[in-house]
Amino acid sequence: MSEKWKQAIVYQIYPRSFCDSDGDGVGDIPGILSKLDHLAELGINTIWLSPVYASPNDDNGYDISDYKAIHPDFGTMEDFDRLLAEAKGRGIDIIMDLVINHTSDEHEWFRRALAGEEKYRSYYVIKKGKNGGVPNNWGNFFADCPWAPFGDAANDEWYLHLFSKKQPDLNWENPEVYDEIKEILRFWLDKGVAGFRCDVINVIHKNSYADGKKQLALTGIEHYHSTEGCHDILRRLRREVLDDYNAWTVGETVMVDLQQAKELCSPERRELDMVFAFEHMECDQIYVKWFKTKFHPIRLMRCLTKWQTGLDWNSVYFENHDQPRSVSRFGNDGRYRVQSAKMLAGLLLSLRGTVYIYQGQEIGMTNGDFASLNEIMDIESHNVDKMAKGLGILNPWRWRLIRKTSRDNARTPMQWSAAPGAGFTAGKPWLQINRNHARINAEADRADPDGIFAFYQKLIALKKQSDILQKGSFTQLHAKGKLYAFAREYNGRKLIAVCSFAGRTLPLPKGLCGKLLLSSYTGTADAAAPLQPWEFRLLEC
Ligand code: ISL
Repeated sequence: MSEKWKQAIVYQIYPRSFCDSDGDGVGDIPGILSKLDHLAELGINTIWLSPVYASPNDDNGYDISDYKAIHPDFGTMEDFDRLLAEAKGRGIDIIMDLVINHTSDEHEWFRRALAGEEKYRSYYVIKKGKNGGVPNNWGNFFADCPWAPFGDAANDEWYLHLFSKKQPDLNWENPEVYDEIKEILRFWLDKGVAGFRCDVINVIHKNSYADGKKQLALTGIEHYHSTEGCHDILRRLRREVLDDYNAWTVGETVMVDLQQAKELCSPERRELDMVFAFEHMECDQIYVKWFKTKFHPIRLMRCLTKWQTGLDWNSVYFENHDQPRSVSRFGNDGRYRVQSAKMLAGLLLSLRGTVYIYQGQEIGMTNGDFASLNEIMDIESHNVDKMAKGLGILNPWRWRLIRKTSRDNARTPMQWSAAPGAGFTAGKPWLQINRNHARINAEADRADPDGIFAFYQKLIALKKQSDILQKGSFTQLHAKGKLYAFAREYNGRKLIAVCSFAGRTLPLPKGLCGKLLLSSYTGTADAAAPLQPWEFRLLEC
């Protein structure tokens, strides 16, 4: 197994919320530098750095105004270079977030387009209105209309923005756009980054701008989802840029199904190395992600098994900056917070694929404790509120829906200590720190040899040295009610992972036997003993 991305244990940093070194309330690169030892001790070997580029921050950096500059809030390019070097010194690679479906409307290209430069107009998707309205009936990812007036409204010209108004979509039909992006990739690769996490990469290329088939959300998606043009761009970027650096990519591929995922990461087609699929993140929703339903572990198990057996290599993750916290969602963030966070860690690290851990997950951080929409900054949540209001949904219901699904749930500042400011900042944090930081914080958890961090450490160390966990096959053994078990096998050796989603003891089903290799409860001595609430057990056969 030579592909280095298969051995990557990735830790995602959302820089605004990680560690603030200068007291302005926003995390920064010197802050990250000060926490590199935390990451090295955890055992990860790769950082995925969410955007640190220049940006007006309409979507917290996913609206880039200069791809080759560091946002002053985060520090300087020298700080970034130091981060790269110091991380390398600890055996940690960095992959960057590549956001190329859109730029910021404050990017020089868009400004010059607005100023009337033909060259730059053709970098974006600008269309005439139709029948006194916008150019087509498409939907938008942030519950908005995807068209905004381009310049003077009297001209009846509109630009496409699948995300916020301040994120105009690039026109990937234009070869000059491709060349510009190629240069941007080279700029970061020349510095020594190991690869890229490619934002919404399967929607960048649009086939047509005709009306779409009407649906509840994202009408028009058939015109831009996984198009042949997108596949072609990915193949060219691989051949013409990434190969020169032996760089790897993970694509954030929204609404991808198994077949599409197989195509996107087929070793023969050479497009992406792996994808982030979302089906398991949708197992507690009704149709769109803003409508959550009760979580049934069986749905998660079915989804995991489907992708583990259907795709050779998965990106395994339970959290990122767009999703609620896993312990609040799939675990129990009350009485069994520690136990369920440890079980989810065991499950995550026993699956086949590259593991992604989101900041704070390693100490079992929970959803934000916001009291009202006023405390939420996420643009998506505010748009959803407007949309729901338009549908006549009353405020208490709107708030219930947003509170559960808001992306800010995962974006509250990292809880380093019980101090005021949580050891995250000496100033006023950009987003309210969860009040539970007095109890839930890295300092306290790390002091506990039985804590969540310590369990992640054990699992990561095991994953790194176990051929079975790294290369082994996956077979589901049990998925019923609240119990999930599967085998990993390699060269005739076998491990069995057993995961309880129950808040009570459960008998261990017959057939799940072996020598006890690891349990999330230190007290467990007998491999065949009933499972403790939310226990994770790894057996060796
Ligand atoms: O949950 C989702 C799909 O099930 C969506 O949140 C989806 O992941 C998202 O809309 C796409 O996210 C990415 O691109 C956005 C940015 O706001 C997100 O933070 C980023 O992860 C636009 O760049």
